[in-house]
Amino acid sequence: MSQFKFSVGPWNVHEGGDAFGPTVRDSISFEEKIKRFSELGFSAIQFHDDDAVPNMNELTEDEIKAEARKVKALLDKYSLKAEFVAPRLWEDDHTHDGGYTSMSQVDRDFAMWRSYRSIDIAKELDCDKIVLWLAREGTLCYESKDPVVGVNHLVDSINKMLDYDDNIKVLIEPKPNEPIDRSFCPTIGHVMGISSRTNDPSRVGGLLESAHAILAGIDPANEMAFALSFDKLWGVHLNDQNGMKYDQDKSFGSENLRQAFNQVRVLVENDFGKNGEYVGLDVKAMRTQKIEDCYRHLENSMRVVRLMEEKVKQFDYELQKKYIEERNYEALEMYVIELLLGL
Ligand code: XUL
Ligand code: MN
Repeated sequence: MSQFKFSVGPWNVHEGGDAFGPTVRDSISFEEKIKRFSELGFSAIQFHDDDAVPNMNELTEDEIKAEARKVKALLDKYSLKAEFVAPRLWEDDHTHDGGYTSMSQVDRDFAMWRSYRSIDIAKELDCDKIVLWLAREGTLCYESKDPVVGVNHLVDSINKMLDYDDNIKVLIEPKPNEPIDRSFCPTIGHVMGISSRTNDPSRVGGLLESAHAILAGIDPANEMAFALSFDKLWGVHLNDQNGMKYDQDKSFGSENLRQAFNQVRVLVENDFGKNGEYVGLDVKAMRTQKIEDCYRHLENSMRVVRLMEEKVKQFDYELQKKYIEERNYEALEMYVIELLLGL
């Protein structure tokens, strides 16, 4: 049994297309996916705004809310909650050069329209979290944006979201690159900095994705710890990543078991979830995976979290203390390796 509640986004089960090849698996309907998610033991669904309300640009504000209410009924049918809504600006024709940090007022206005609608959708889905993955908020060409102005625009945009609704919380999901070359908000430290600049820092926190930290060359468990120390780790996207290359969204623990162990350990030790937070997954099945078994990466990731929770329970804190006092970190390291190998 896990002490955590798990969440997943519908994009975690996808058709397998990548930057160099077309899709390889048939689409699965939203309802079929969430039915299966519920059977697999997930408690909540993560949404992009247009996962909940497709073609929302063509709809009025009232129509968007009405569509969102239909999604809420589906969630209720399978006893699922909504964890967050994230405006999907990076696929839109209006925001080729980013939204909040675009140098074009028209683009920034569109980004705000989608953000307000995301808040409307979140309210209909009975959730209070907006996630900003700042996909194109940075530069492809360094000289194309003023980075100081860009960050100021980002702070202004978040302030407008906070003003729009008194209960909504904004979680920034940092990522150093891809699709952008240089992000204006690459790490959780930047997220904490931006939070402190807003009109209500108590409502601006972070969502840490393992792979994004690894892409920045830093340790995901330490990134989680940093946000935890500010009481601002309000979400995680557990997954794995083989080094600093394209974003892989591999199954949690599939590359680095020790790093997976320490991520689960920092979450357990700090009682993550005590305020209702979910352990979120953001994993993609390999393109080679056949449709018959295209949920396996989710099952595997949850299993690794649970197995690591067991390892945390077995972790000998007295022995850790002794080795720290002796400054015998070679012994401590070997102890962890043997623990993970089951020796
Ligand atoms: C992209 C990524 C996104 C966000 C949600 O790297 O992680 O899927 O988690 O928009
Ligand atoms: Mn993510």
